[in-house]
Amino acid sequence: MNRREFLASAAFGAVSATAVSKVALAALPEPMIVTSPETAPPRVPDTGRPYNPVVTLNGWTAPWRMNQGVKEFHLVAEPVEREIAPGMIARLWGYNGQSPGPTIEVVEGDRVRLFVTNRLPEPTTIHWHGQRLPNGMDGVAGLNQKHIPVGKTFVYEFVARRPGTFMYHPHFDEMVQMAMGMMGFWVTHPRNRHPAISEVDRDFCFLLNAYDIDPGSVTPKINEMLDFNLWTFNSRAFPGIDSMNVRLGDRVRIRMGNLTMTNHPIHIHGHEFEVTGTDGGPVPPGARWPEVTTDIAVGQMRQVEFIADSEGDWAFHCHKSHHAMNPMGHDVPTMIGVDHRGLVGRIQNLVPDYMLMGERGMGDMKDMPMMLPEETLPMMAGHGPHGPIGMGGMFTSFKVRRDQKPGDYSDPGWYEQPPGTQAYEWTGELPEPARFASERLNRGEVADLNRTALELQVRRPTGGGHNH
Ligand SMILES: [Cu+2]
Repeated sequence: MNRREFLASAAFGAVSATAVSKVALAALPEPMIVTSPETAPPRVPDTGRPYNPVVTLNGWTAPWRMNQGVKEFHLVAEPVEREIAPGMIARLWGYNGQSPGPTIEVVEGDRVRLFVTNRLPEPTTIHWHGQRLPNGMDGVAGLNQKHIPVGKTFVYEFVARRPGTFMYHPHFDEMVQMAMGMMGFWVTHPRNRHPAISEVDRDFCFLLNAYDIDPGSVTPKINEMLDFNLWTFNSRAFPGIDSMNVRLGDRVRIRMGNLTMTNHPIHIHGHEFEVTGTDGGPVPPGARWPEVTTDIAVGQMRQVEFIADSEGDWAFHCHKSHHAMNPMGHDVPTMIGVDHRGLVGRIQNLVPDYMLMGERGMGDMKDMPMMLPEETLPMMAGHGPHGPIGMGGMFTSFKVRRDQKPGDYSDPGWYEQPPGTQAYEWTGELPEPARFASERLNRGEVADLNRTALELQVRRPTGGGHNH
């Protein structure tokens, strides 16, 4: 029975059925609340046009209700508890139980209705970053709509007009609300085959975010503008970020959006990628070039693609070295080369907890048993098959395996390198380092370049004097 036949039959007496369905459809779709920070498997659509779903790193995709051809979602803005990494829970604001909120996945041309319930202690709105939509649906409080008061539900409705990679976040008191973790990902899949959008075997997405949470506390300092201490992928810091696990030969897409206050040069090891799309749309194939790092500016989105053709556990991280670290003091003086022998014991007589840092670099910090306040992550953490990894923050690994099954996103464990393919210690004779003769001259090791035994062509000045 199509809709017209249904309405016709309703007119002939099936009034009660119509009334019941109207009541059911008038009710809000039940919001799905998730409290786990685990990476959910891809959500294969059970209604609407089919598509190849994304996997949200340490996140999940929101279910929808199909209501007379409209996809209905229900987002609940609310305080949440987010495990940033094992050992640290933060009190953030987010959507439907987590920060970031669920990923919204729809298909180009879908009509989408989003119910947004405000359970925060202050008003909010949602801006649908990158979307083409009616002006009144763009979510900027005051400019496009009234703010959503505490306890109220607003409805946004528009057609997802262009395929691509988008995000959503508040546009009311956004300095506070984004510093508290309110954001989410949005993917609009193409309706048909698209000349600039490849079909991929694995499609990952996550947001780049940052928090300033004092050691021992659980709430971000919302007035911080630059000096953040937690650099996260989807509100998770290494070693809390799941690895991205793929099968050898897979075409992989990774979509990222930056909602921090600084840029992040995101870097992959062992492969080259191309930027195939931004929040402005797909990049035409002829305009792409190979990279191993792409800088993602504040408010930008980038999608990168490549063939995972090299087996192993490959690092994937922000190339700003301070962003691949967990909380540390940036005002600690540099101690490299300072001789502290005998000093620590004497200081510890006065200050029992005194700890020496950084005399030979800070690599030792990775296994230093420090007294950390509760809810604080060590600066560097994570253990690999070959020892401590010594990283934190925006760092994870990209695992390529020959025997990873299609559609299997589970962690295959550590890569076993073929014998003879790992860096190893040299135990043979070491030759004397050869130095340029001029360097030896400067060190006073030789008096005259012409008499050194080094094979070095020195052009003698033909004339007198050294005026050149
Ligand atoms: Cu960074």
